[in-house]
This record gives sequence, structure tokens and C-alpha cells, in this order.
Amino acid sequence: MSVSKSPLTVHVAAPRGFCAGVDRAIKIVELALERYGPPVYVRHEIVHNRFVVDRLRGLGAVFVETLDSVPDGRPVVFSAHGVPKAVPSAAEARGLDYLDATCPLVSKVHRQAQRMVDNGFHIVFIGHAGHPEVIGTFGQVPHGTMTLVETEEDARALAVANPEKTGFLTQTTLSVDDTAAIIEILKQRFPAIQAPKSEDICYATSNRQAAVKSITAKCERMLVIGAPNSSNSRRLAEVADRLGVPARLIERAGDIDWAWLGSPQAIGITAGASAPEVLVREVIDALAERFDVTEIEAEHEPEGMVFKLPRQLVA
Ligand code: 0CG
Ligand code: SF4
Repeated sequence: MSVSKSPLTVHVAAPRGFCAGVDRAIKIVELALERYGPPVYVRHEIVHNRFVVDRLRGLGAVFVETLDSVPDGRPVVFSAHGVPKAVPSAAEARGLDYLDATCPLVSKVHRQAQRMVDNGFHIVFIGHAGHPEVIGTFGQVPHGTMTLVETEEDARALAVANPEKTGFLTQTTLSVDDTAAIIEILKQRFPAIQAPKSEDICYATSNRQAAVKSITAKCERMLVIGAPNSSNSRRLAEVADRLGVPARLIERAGDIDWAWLGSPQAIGITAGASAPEVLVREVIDALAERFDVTEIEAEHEPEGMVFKLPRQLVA
């Protein structure tokens, strides 16, 4: 006897999933494996996604947290989140071949940090303590030239020595709304504060947050596919929650909490910049086993962003 399933409309956010920086970083590891043969060492998860990491591990990549764990004579790739300057220096000192998969949009922030310090500025950096991108960006400038601000309270409490010679920069994967509120406080308190030349929050982060906002009104629940350590993915769940749509960050279909999901008529799905599309399909397939699913994907302009590979790999 077949039981009829209840209808469920699934609004699939667009754009979602892989960004140009993630595509490039994964490609760098794949090409390094072809060029050097396994094992190729990767310092930190190339992007914050277990499935991406496991697949590359299967091809011969070895993931480590510090350069000390890379044996002499083997190549090492630096993750998309960027590294402190001391890391490539140490690799050079050891004569290691290294490939830098730092996203060009993170490198852009690194260059701005360097320029601000060269011009005698102190930098207020808006970001999340302990995130590898924050560690990497702090590691571009001398100790004491950059101060971390995580919250509006931090911004209100901040003391700066010379407001005329202070600038701010941000992590690339922050909440667009929270960051705007923090910047507003900084500008009110320090009207002369120097802003970045262009927005530091990257196109992928802001487009994915906007895409979630555009579907929340139609959704009773939101599933965000991404890893718990992925800053941009966590921000997507936050965006939905704040608009009153209960959201869960899940790594894959097996993580769906069916009791929490309940029997909605419409839900939304999105994926962070490091989450492969195959996992979106897996989640929709799992939903289709229990519901009569109609999928709707909003029209959107393709992002059309592609970053060049490092010269060593295209030569
Ligand atoms: O969003 P974060 O910075 O945590 O990184 P993730 O690897 O999830 O995504 C893109 C990159 C780098
Ligand atoms: Fe680059 Fe943004 Fe992707 Fe991070 S999320 S890798 S900064 S494009």
C-alpha cells in the first residue's frame, strides 16, 4: 500500500555553493597532485568542508595544521583562507616548494593591511577571533599594529591612539548587516577613520546572504549546507534565523533533524561557498523520499567570477 506524501515546495537559493576562490583552491591541490604526485601536503583544510577534504585526501593530499608537519622535499599548499607572512618565509627557508591557494580577495585585504601600516596607520580589523583568515591577516603586519573588533560592544569600547591615523579592514566572510553596524559605530566615534578602498566582504559572501534574504518570506524552515567551522556558511543560517525563519546548518542529508523540520509546506535550501553542489542534491533527494517535492530556483545573474591559477601550475 503506498502512502501519499504531503507536498513540499523547496526554494533553492541562488547563487549558492562554491565561489571562485574555492574552485581555484581545490584546483590548485588537484594540479599539484598531478604535477608532483602524492603525497602533496596541505596546510589547514583547503576549504572548510569535510567532503572536499576527504575527496582530496583520497587522491593523495595530506592535511596538516603546521608547516613543521611537512617533511623535507614535499610540496605544500596553503589554504584558501591565507597564512601569516611567516609561513611562506619558513617554507622558503626550508627550501620547500609551496603553492599559495589564498583566495585573491583575501590577498587583496593582506595588501591593504600592509599599505596602511606602511603609511603609519593603525588598523582596526573586524573579524572573528581564532579564524584562520584572521590569523593570516594579522600575520601580514607587525605585532601591535592591528586590533581585533568582533562586536558592536567592542567597537564602542575601542580606544585608539591617533584617530587621524586609523583605518579599518574586515574579514571577507562576515555578516553584511553586523559589519555595517560595527562600521557605523566606528565612523561615528572616529569620523576620520580610513575605510578600505573597496568592500572587504567578498562578492560570494554578500551574494549568498542576499539570496537567502530573497527567499525567507516564502520559507518556514531553512537548511544551510556547510561545515560548522565555515564562517560564511554559519552567516547564512544566521541571516535566515534573524528574519524569523528557523535555520539549521547541516553537513549532509544524514544531519537533517526531521522532528525539527516538521511538516512544512515550503522550505529553503542554500549552501555555503565551500559546500559542493552534490550535497545539495543529496539533501533534496532525502526530502523527496518523505515529501512530494517541487523545486523552485530563483532566477539570478551568473556570478561569472574566475580567478587565475598560480603561474607555477599553468606553465
Ligand atoms: O567561510 P570561511 O572563511 O570559514 O571559509 P570556507 O572554507 O568555508 O569558505 C570559503 C573559503 C575560503
Ligand atoms: Fe574568496 Fe570569498 Fe570564496 Fe572566501 S568566500 S574563497 S574570500 S570568494
